[in-house]
Amino acid sequence: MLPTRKDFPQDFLFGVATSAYQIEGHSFGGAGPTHWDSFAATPGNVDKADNGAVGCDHYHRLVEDLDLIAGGNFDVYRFSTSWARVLPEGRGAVNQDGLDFYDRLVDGLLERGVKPAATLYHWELPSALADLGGWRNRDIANWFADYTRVIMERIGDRVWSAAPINEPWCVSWLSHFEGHHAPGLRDIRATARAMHHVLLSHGRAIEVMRDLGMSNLGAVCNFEYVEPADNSAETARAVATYDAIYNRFFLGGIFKGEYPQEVLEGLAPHLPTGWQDDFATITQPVDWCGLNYYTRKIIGPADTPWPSLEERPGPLPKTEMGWEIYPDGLEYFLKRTARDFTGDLPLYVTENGMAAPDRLENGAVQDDDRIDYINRHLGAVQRAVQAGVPVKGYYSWSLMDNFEWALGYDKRFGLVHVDFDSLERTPKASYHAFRKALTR
Ligand code: IFM
Repeated sequence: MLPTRKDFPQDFLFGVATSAYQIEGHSFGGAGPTHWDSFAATPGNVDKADNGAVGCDHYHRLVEDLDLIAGGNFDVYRFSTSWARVLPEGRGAVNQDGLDFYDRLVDGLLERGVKPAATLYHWELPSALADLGGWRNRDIANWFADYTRVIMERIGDRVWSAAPINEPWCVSWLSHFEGHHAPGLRDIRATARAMHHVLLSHGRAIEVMRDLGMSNLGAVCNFEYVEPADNSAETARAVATYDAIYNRFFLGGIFKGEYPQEVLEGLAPHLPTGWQDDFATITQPVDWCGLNYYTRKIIGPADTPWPSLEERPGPLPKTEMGWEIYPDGLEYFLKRTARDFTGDLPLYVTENGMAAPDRLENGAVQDDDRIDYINRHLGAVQRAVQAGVPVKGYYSWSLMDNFEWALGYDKRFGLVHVDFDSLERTPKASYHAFRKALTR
């Protein structure tokens, strides 16, 4: 059982989320190559060397998938547009087929009474731009602005909301410092530049969308609760550094026009010259803030160069990703974001969900663990709402099982099961639980 609509404020919205490369099938419809294709083609980067070439074949099964969204009684669908599907070389020639696809997607949602919530970048950078340095190159802010104009000139009149970049931490830190995602770098200078250019690109995209007359524009960041491994001063320092990199850097840039001191300690020498002058663009006013939240980390100090910290194993029950289940962290971030960064601005939980060892048996998937996870996180949202935080919606990640990046297709986050041989969709118990809870 999940709480129902009447357990939330009347204007509270429920949605499901996906992203382009994870579901569409990037080999279809004239999309250009991306850095995720080459990253996945490099041995050792992705489990089983899987990639997004076929995904869930959403490109061809759009109608069926839109019916699933509407059939689940969801109010809003958060999807991303693929830069390389719209502009196969990242700049220049437009792929009309790509624009037509997103046009059909938006119209199909509206016909079904579902609000379209667009994200412009969910990680598949066109290879031609990766060749030019990708997020390390300051010019990316203008390339991104141009792409924003091309796609939003086509669908911007009908999307309900739009956000430039999904999870700036993943785009920059995870991909340029930890090397776990494309382009797979482990380089502090590349990281500093990517972190700053992601925010500059965010600001440029907001400017372009305002110029097009669009409204309801937001920013989507991801958060991890940080628990100290012990009570020592070294641990407190490590925790503050982790929290600053992960949870405060991007909000700080967008909402305050400043970066946390703990991050500047390590990254200042590597940031591009004149980075402070970019805050006028980065702080373009937005209309809402989205929080993606899944887990917490236990952090302690490490005898390594900055940031001099390491993750320790935690005692709580874990999802298939090995992530501890910690709903209190969501309540904490909703409250803290409003208190320290966004004030009265509407907040949305733009992603939350779990990978589970789902099994399709007799045509059904009984994913009670996922229902429990969602239930507990919706409880955290309710507590934040009761405390006066302006939380306006919750999106479940994800509509359906999909390409979980470096972990391939085995980590299933969906409310709908996908058989990756036949591509058949089967709504899980969690989907049916939402359908009942959201009946109008
Ligand atoms: O699948 C990802 C998604 O692309 C971004 N947020 C986290 C999800 C689960 O790892």
